[in-house]
Amino acid sequence: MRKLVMTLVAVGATASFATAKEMSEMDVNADGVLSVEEFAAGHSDVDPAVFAAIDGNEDGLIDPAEYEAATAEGGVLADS
Ligand SMILES: [Ca+2]
Ligand SMILES: [Ca+2]
Repeated sequence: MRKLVMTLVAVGATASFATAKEMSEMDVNADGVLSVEEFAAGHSDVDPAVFAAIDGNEDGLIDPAEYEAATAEGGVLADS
């Protein structure tokens, strides 16, 4: 039983890592926010329309709080 739980935890961690990249990895110009171009480059498998869904305050940039909300459970970038 204990081994099964450990396996499930490992699978879950791998899956979420594959989807949610660190913002710092994508923030090419290191200004702390993601532009449309930076987001598209980091998430080539994600529809660009998703950017608008993440950009809650509609300033054309994804800030850390918006990105965190998107990758949290239930967010547009969350698994399943
Ligand atoms: Ca940036
Ligand atoms: Ca924003």
